[in-house]
Amino acid sequence: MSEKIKVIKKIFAANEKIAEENAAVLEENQVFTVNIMGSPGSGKTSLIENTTLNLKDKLKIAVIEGDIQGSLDAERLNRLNVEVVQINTGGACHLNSSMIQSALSSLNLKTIDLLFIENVGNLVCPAEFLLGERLRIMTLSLTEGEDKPQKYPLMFTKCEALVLNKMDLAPFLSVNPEIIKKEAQKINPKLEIFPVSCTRGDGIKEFSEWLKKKISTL
Ligand SMILES: Nc1nc2c(ncn2[C@@H]2O[C@H](COP(=O)(O)OP(=O)(O)OP(=O)(O)O)[C@@H](O)[C@H]2O)c(=O)[nH]1
Ligand SMILES: [Mg+2]
Repeated sequence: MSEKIKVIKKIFAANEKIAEENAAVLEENQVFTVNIMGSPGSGKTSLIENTTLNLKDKLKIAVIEGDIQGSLDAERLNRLNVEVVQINTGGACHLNSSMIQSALSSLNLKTIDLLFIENVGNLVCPAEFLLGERLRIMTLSLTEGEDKPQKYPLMFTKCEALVLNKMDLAPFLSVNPEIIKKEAQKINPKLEIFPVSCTRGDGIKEFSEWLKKKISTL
């Protein structure tokens, strides 16, 4: 048992070392990097699409797209004329810092202001693996239910902002967004919460403005 714990600690330590190297490279090149995490289908790609449309006149944006397999999301983002690098984890349920290190080598970092990393759809393991990012943001859609903060607290603890998506569906669901907000802030009192609807565009302006302010601190 103690051997197993030692191995897990080593994996995290090795990941953190490379994450620090990534962070140094990104800072040197003045690239603000945002790790977007959340369940499958919670709206990660939709949030990146909407925010990119809002900010791409002001900032040069690129995306590292993490998926178990395929390139469907990368194709969606390519349509917005942003540079996209696809990572296929081949089964792994999260991105790690060495995957990001190799993706960074194929981007022209000097020309990028804002780099989104779309993590693999999962509310658990991505929270445990630092990538070298400046900001961690999670998407949660209303359809996932009120109990998610209590059931998956680590993700809520590790993120700076929660984008509560699919607000347009509120009238059709027996889910109270106020309960999600309250429970999430109980776990992480500093968590910024943005209720949005990616399909309608509601709340995207507020989120983009907040992100732009964060980037200006780089
Ligand atoms: N009604 C509604 N549907 C939405 C909204 N945002 C996204 N969707 C839909 O939800 C589905 C999943 O959205 P994506 O943006 O692909 O979600 P994702 O988190 O990137 O999914 P994975 O990459 O597969 O983990 C799509 O069919 C979207 O059209 C929203 O605000 N309201
Ligand atoms: Mg996606």
